[in-house]
Amino acid sequence: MLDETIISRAIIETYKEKFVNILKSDVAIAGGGPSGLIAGYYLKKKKPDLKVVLFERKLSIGGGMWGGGMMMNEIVVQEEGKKILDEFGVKSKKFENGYYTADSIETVSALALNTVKAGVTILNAISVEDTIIEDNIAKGLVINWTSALDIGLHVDPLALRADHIIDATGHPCEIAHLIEKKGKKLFTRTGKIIGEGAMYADKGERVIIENTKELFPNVWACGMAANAVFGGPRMGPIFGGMLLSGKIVAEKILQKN
Ligand code: 48F
Repeated sequence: MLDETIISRAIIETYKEKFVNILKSDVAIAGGGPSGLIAGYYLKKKKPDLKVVLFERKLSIGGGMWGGGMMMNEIVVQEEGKKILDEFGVKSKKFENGYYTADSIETVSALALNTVKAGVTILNAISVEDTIIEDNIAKGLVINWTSALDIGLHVDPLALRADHIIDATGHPCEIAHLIEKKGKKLFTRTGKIIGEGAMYADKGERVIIENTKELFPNVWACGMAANAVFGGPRMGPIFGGMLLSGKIVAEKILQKN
């Protein structure tokens, strides 16, 4: 005879353990799109003892990758991106001129599975709504249930500490905005978010590499957030830059650690 109360307690107690465990993390990632997932994966792969947590606002992780280009569920990468897809066991097809395509459903699924298996704790349906900043250094994140925020409930959030924070929130670069709103200066040429440029795929893919960097003490930009904060163009459904940016931010954090 199934006991509903045991089912409920199994969920509550296991979730509680997961949640309490990440209250002091080495790295906290905001956003579970391709760049955030890849960042978490490489952090754990290169240093398995790190405690890495990723918060995703929506129920599903994967961000803007599911829909490929205009909901045609294929993505495009070049050689460097293809190497990362190979590492994740994603099939890619040679198109022409050094372009490859991959099924976006297979790609998101593989990124998600490998990131979880690498040991990243992913907590979905939770939004990052603020940061902890002490003496001009970021020390953690302030989080709340997305559903509470969506219906405008006046509910105080919870907070966790982390040595490094990654803004992987995509085009809106929400963590950078939260910090800027507090009157803090960012590491850009103006001290403020520069904003992303019009589509220019070639340049977008090139500059995202250098834009993947620290934007405020202990806060790192990766993926589309990196180009949005530091003023790079958007690039549309070519995803190699997103994958590489996630890998690079992991390497840079590990170098600084
Ligand atoms: O937008 P998203 O996929 O960001 P990305 O990893 O990749 C960008 C590409 O998808 C595409 C592109 C390719 O050339 O330009 O746009 O940089 O994923 C960002 C994720 O962050 C979540 C959001 O729901 C999405 O899944 N997110 C955004 N703000 C928050 C958040 C927040 N405040 N708290 C938690 N999650």
